[in-house]
Amino acid sequence: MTDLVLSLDVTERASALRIARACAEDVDAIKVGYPLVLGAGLGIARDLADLGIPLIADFKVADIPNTNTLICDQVFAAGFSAVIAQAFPGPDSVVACVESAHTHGGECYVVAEMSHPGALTFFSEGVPEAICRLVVETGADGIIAPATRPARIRALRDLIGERKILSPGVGAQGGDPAEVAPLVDGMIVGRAIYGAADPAAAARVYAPYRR
Ligand code: BMP
Repeated sequence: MTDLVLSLDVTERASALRIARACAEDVDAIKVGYPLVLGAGLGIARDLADLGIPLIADFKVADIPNTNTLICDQVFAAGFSAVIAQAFPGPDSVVACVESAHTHGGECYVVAEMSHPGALTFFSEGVPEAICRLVVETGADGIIAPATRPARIRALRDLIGERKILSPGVGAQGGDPAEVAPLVDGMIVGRAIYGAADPAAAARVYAPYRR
């Protein structure tokens, strides 16, 4: 039904590689963000990419277009196959990320609505909808939408057509995989897998929901 994306938010290279190797057969992609890159260095991306698992760069890129291009070009040169961007800097900034991604044969996802409780302060109704329209206009490949609010995923799905939805919030944040998996293209799970005593076994809990 959906891809399983491991959010590898550990901060040490050795743990990251141990968990990624253990889970390689049981996940479809790995999401890497600031915790791991700041802890282990950008070279971790090449090490993980060499395992043959697609890598998503969760840097929530949010700058002027020129800086976004510089950031995204480095992301794809490092071995990532997708990047996550913020929409609030505006369409030209998102276009810069999309163009870099597509130039490198990669994908660009845009945060439409976040999964934590405080997200509703600024991602109030209407804003995520406007972001979805921007995603369609800019040719981005999909959105990030909250597994903690399945009704919102359904509402945003109607606005993005065939584009993909990656959804964080299953597991530690309380999102229910049985409810979310049929609605999304990728379920993002972090602590419930990498924090488990046996990460591979924890990843296999999600096997019934994978396509
Ligand atoms: P966890 O399953 O441990 O809650 O991890 C979720 C991951 O997804 C974290 O890397 C977090 O930064 C990210 N994320 C999120 O939880 N909600 C969002 O709205 C957007 C995210 O990128």
